[in-house]
Amino acid sequence: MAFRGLASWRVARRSSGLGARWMSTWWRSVEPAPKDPILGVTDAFLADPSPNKVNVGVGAYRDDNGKPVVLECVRKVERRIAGNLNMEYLPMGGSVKMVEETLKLAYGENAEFINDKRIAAVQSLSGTGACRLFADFQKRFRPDSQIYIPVPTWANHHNIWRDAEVPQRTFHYYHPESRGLDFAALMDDIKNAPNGSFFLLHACAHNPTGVDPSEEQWREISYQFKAKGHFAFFDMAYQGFASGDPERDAKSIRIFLDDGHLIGIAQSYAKNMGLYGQRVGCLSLLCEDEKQAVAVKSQLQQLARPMYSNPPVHGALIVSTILGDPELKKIWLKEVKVMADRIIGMRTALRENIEKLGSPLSWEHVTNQIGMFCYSGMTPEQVDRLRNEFHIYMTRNGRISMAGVTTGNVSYLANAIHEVTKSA
Ligand code: KET
Repeated sequence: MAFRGLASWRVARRSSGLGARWMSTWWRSVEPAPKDPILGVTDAFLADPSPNKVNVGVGAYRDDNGKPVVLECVRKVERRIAGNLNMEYLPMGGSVKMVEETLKLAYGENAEFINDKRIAAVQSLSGTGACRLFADFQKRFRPDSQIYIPVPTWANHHNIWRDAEVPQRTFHYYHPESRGLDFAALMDDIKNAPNGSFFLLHACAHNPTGVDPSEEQWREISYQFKAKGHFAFFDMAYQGFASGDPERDAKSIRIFLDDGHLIGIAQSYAKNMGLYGQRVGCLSLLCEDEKQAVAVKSQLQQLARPMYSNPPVHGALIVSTILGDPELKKIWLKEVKVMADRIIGMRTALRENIEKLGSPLSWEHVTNQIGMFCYSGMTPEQVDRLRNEFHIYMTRNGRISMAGVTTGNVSYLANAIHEVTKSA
């Protein structure tokens, strides 16, 4: 018999002494991966036993008691669907209803593109999954292309396009001296990129800087994209967090649509519906016609199938139920506004508290910036001091997640920031 029993194989292996050595070499060359610059902060925070510790690292909303929030509209849906949800697979492209509602948020309630079936869209594993699926799609169908990424950007963008093996270029975005947009350099980079380049844009509430182009500047960007034939891929992880109104926060996208661009969008419900761990999002690509959209969607599904087969069902049902019910949607919109307003209030409080201490520096940018983050301008060394001396945790680029600031910790935070920056 060709097949040797397991027992005799074990004996042979033991007696030769070869197997054990051979087996143990499998992962010998594996070194520990570097800590993630954002999620690694959460790990360090959790490991700190100090009762005074403050986490302003990851961009996750907290209420004024520092507690994670489940929105009331989500609670209501969960009560409604409890026990009624079957656990069947979703289709490869995810929940059709969820995707339909999600497109309305980005493209507009009555967008002609939706009615004309020109959008290829699939449910994604939240915003990260949408970006990754697009990066893989880009690599497969435009294998010689590159992606232009703003400086700075969400750290994970670099990982995503790196793992998809799409070469990365950068374009100017933030101007450290003015703590605003480096619009002239940005426009130059758009002009100087080869025609038909791919650009990653943050649709609103830019992470980490909290600096967005004005409406007028978006129009100029769109115009220049048109002239150069560039492709705009919008990462929209914070729709609703910039202005408190998801409709207003879609302005950049609407400007591009009005100008006739064929764009791509990554959407996420992590932040604006508080569905972080549910991993609900959507990747969409606006196509020339329905036939093209059908083809593109089928290819997106084919990319998804060997990776995760089909996306999770629970969060998608929460989203489609909320957005499909006018009453629930109204509650959601109110709750988004409450979250955005609390953050705006904390910006004012943080700035006032630091200024009250007599800081020699300007902290105007704390209230000028928008969205979930304050790009404080603190150096990595100052951030290290905050962690080591005050148990305050943030990313080393000086980004403060304003969502973690509360009336209870704002003066402690302000004091500590003043301590580490006053002699700078
Ligand atoms: N895009 C941007 C710009 C972004 O800031 C995040 C998350 C995502 C996409 C992905 O979110 P998802 O949960 O996949 O829908 N940013 C926060 C959390 C993280 O790093 O994962 C953060 O910057 O803290």
